[in-house]
Amino acid sequence: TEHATPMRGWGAEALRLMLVTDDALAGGRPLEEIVAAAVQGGVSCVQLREKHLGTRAFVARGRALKALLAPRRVPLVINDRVDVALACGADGVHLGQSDMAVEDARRLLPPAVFIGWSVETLDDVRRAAALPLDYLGTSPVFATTTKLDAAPAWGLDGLRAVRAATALPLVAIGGLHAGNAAQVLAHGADGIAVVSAICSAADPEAAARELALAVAEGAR
Ligand code: TZP
Ligand code: MG
Repeated sequence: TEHATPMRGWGAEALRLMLVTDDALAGGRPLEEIVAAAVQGGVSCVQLREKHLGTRAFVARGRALKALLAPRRVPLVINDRVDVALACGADGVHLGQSDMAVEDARRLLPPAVFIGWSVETLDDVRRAAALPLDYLGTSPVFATTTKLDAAPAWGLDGLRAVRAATALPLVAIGGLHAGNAAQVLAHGADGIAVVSAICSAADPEAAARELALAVAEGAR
């Protein structure tokens, strides 16, 4: 396996503030609008997460987001689906413990496409060392109502233990907002991923700007 990481050229800074989309929280607003506003506010990466969309619509939405993000030099990550990522020319794929095996995804994807993996236990983190991965997501760090089947929360001590067990870039997810972002970075995360803090916000641009500021403060 190649070791072209960190993030295959994007750099771990691209993980500073990841927007993970959730159409259900958009309240009827077009997702593209929320993503554009969030990018304007300073998100460094966008993960398209579609649990209910059919394949064709998923690809179409990925393609639309890619066209929006590429000129702004913001990487697009596709959740769960390697085929969708390939079809829409995404920059990365995010896989969970029950998705396609990381080795298989690596075999299918071009070398430029990075792979992230959700870790829910320290065993997952140890196994990650032998896999062709570009970053890890600690899922979830705090309790969240956005993902109903989330594993038990890592907590800040758990996050610190993950940091100690891997050299891979680490993005924290679950219950994160501007008020706890700095704390999470202080416990070893390279960045944060948020759903509701942006998708549920009345003003997604302002929300992203506040988060980007909190993350920048925490990274100093
Ligand atoms: N994976 C782990 S927690 C989570 C996902 C997709 C949802 C996080 O949502 P929120 O609203 O940022 O807590
Ligand atoms: Mg998944």
